[in-house]
Amino acid sequence: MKLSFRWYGPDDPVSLLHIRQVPVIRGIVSALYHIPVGETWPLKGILTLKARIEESGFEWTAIESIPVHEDIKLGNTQRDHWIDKYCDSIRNMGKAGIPVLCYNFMPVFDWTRSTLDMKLPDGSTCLAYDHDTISRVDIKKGTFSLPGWATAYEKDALNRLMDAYSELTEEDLWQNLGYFLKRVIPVAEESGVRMGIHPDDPPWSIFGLPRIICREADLDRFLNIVNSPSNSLTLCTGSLGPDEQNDMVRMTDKYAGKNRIVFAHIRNIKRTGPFSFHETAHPTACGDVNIIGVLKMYHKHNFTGVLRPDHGRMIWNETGKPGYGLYDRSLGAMYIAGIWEGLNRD
Ligand code: DNO
Repeated sequence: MKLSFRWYGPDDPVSLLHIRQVPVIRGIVSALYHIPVGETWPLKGILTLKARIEESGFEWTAIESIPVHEDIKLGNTQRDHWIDKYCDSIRNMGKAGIPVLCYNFMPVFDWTRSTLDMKLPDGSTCLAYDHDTISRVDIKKGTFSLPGWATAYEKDALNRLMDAYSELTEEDLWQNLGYFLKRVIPVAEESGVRMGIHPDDPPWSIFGLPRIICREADLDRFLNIVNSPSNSLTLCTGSLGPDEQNDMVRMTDKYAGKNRIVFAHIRNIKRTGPFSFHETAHPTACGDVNIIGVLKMYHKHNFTGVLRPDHGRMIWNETGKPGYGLYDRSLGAMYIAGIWEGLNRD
């Protein structure tokens, strides 16, 4: 297991030097945030960031993410143009020796929350999702963005996109995902890259948009589209966990056993209603996901992929990117490392 930490590049308020002081972190998960969605990632830019990460004593273990252009998800006539560019990005990351690529296939919105600073009883704050609040949001009214996303949308662009998606069914989205995979996975294989799709967060439809990577049956269907180690999963406990049908321990056992997880995101959540939850500190006792059980399954299958603590709370008055402060993710990393060490010794 390569314990890694997400770093948002040179503009991240959390520096590589800070991360260096968290014991046990070996890898950095990062991206070229300045490249517009869809454009090819140049080899030179990848190598420059890689050198910087390595000078700080880390390995660049995974790219999270190369965003997929909406034309690809929509299956528009322009899609081949964008898929060609996506393939070039994969080739370039392969040349640079970065082995894991995380991406998602969520229409328009990546992870979505109703609150970025819900106060917990101990005074820390966390990200939360309340379905009623989200259902009342009229997204066509204004500019929409969340920190940590690749994209921010101006009103008109967002309206055009929402109109385009109003015609698209879940089945259409599956077909478009299949088309994409059949073109990119052979390139990933040749390039020595393993791609891991990130599940939809939250794992249900929002704003009437189709979402298809939400449950175990979806993951099975996805993996069968192209049966290759390069077509694998980023298994995110905090994204799938809000749906209580998703038994994260069993799913980790199943997919790690088949060697179809390349990237593990460890995050805990507490369900507050059928479609509502808030995030918590990482330990099992703090939320509804059995994190120790999940880690045991990775250990059982000798998981050698990349694993990182995902979203933390904001504690000790830290300010910064919601979910991506230094302090609580460091506590999470130490919790994970402690469990792993214990499992190694057993
Ligand atoms: C949230 C992240 C996601 C993830 C993308 C992958 O914090 O887990 O934004 O990076 O969905 O493409």
